[in-house]
Amino acid sequence: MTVRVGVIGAGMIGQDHIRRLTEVITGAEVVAVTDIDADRAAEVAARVGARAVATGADLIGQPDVDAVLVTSWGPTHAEHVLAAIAAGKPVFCEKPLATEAADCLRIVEAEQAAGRRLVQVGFMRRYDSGYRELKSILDAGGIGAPLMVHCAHRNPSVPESYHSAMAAQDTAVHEIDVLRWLLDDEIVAVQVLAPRRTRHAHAELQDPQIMLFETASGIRIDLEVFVNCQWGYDIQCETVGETGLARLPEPARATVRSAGTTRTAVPQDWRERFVTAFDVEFQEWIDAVAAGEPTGPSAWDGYAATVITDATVEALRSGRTVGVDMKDRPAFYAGGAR
Ligand code: NAD
Ligand code: ISE
Repeated sequence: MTVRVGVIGAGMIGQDHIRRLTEVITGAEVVAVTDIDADRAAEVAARVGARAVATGADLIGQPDVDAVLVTSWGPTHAEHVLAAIAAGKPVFCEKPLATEAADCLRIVEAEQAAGRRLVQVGFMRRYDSGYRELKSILDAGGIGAPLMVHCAHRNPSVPESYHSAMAAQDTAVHEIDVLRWLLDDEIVAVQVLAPRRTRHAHAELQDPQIMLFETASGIRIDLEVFVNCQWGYDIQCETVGETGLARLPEPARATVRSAGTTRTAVPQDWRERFVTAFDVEFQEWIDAVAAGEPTGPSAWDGYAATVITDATVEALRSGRTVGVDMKDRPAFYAGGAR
């Protein structure tokens, strides 16, 4: 069965995912594209033999759209995801599921009312082979009980529009999701430290930030978010357990020795660093939709991530340790698979 996909938002990641759906993975076809920039929608649709439609609502209503991909701006996600659920169509939503926790809860409630899983959130790190290897080691007890995790999430630079809260909402949200999954634990409190600012950030931006998370079982996580580090897209994760340590592998790159030095290239952006993870994520999503139900990061994971990022933003603003005020997980989402 070919899953016919409609895409809402033909910007940077939307175009990358359209390329992936049409050129890389199997079992999918892009049949419709929409964007508030109609010229962009028309141009991107034409590239893959799809048609451009006027709005997200029109696209979701098209009879030949079996599944919906939402890659528009974060604040518009909730509206499209709710419309897809109302139409009974599976929907893959790039992170964040919604920018407001209340909207995430509305999605969670709508999905439960629909009685089956329809929503998957684009937390692609769960599909990265390095993170998957770490998870197998932790789950097998390979380093004993995890006690501490040291992480870094570095971007070479960000645009002027990037503001201090985005360090949590846009950037750290990936660690927030992947660490909940990796540790099978919930984040319950957060503190944010504000080191000396780099002169490469614009005046209003607190960069870097050090985020300190505590989980329900008492694991401590320190995360450096540094989005103007200059040298590359650099993702680090090291878990220290009772009997060992497990570190996320660096992406495979040749080591070059010349002119008296040894060099290894550092990826320059998320597309390059996680290209294979995105490919696996989409292949698994399409296969799961064809088989009946998505199995990846759920609407509940999207809600949890938004609640934790809200607490992180408040911790930065207040300088205090902030507790995470999360609802109890409904039985519908029990067991991790949901
Ligand atoms: P972008 O600005 O390049 O593209 C967004 C597109 O959506 C634009 O073309 C815009 O015109 C369109 N759009 C906005 N509102 C719309 C609406 N209501 N209906 C239709 N089209 C609409 O942004 P981007 O970098 O592609 O990011 C898009 C989403 O992907 C964001 O939520 C972002 O957080 C997420 N993202 C995820 C990753 C990742 O690593 N998983 C990386 C980058 C971006
Ligand atoms: C971007 O939206 C992403 O999702 C990237 O993975 C992250 O590294 C970057 O900081 C975000 O702006």
